[in-house]
Amino acid sequence: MAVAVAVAVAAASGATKGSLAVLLTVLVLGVFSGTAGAKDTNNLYQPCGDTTVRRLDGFTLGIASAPQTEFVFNRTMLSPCDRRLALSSVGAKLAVFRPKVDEISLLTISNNNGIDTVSSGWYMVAFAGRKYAARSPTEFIGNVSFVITSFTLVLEFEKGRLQNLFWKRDGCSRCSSRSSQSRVVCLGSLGCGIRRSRCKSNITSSERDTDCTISIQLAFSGTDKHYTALNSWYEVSKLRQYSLYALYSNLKDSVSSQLGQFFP
Ligand SMILES: *[C@@H]1O[C@H](CO)[C@@H](O)[C@H](O)[C@H]1NC(C)=O
Ligand SMILES: *[C@@H]1O[C@H](CO)[C@@H](O)[C@H](O)[C@H]1NC(C)=O
Ligand SMILES: CC(=O)N[C@H]1CO[C@H](CO)[C@@H](O)[C@@H]1O
Repeated sequence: MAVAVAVAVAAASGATKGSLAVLLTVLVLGVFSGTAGAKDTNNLYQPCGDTTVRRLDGFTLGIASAPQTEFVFNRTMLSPCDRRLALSSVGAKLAVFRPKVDEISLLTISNNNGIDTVSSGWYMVAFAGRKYAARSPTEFIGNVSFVITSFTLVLEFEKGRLQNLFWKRDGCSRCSSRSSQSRVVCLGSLGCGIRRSRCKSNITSSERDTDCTISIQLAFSGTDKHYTALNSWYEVSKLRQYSLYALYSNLKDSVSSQLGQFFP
């Protein structure tokens, strides 16, 4: 298997008062060779708009995180692009990524400060589109006690338009639940949780030995606008038995830039 680092884009923070704090770090690992140089024909660079894409175009998606109830308005779950959700006023965090369609990519969110202060837990929702708004279900990230750090998100396209986003869980195959003192604990169907007390932070302490960066592995399914099949989800499900995260772990890199205001 040819492994090439395709892109490392990233990081914007500290958006203006009243807007969502924009946090973003992207690491994209092209697991297939021969994808470099493909032209990006998608001119939409923000998540709250509509577009259709072809294979290997860039595609902009957002991931918002907040307490679960903040994604609901009048008992209806809305897209984070919908201004009826007062996400910015509750300190929600937004990350924006631009992976290539049908390339297996790993997104990382390194700053998860703040999510440890809410006992009921923080959740994330992946989304894109406005008139054709698609959003994932809410997914638990963590609470005062635990943080979950690895996720798989599948983007399903039909004729190049995003139809559906869903989280794929693979339970506790990566962690052992044998010792309750262990830094990684099986949280049942939620997967492996890392004890917050063991997360590395800006404190030098030998007790805090674990990198609690959140990693989201992306995969694509369905068809692009030329009816070409998107296969990376199939590839990810085959590769899962190997630790892709181990491959990524030495590739941390980030660049800072300021992103515009996505929420009018
Ligand atoms: C809330 O939903 C109910 C029933 O769907 C509807 O009648 C009502 O107008 C909605 N309220 C607002 C503020 O949108
Ligand atoms: C945090 O979440 C885990 C998993 O859902 C749960 O077992 C635990 O009780 C929660 N802790 C608190 C303090 O709510
Ligand atoms: C020990 C350590 O990592 N200190 C860092 C804490 O964060 C500030 C601001 O990001 C850095 O400047 C320090 O080096």
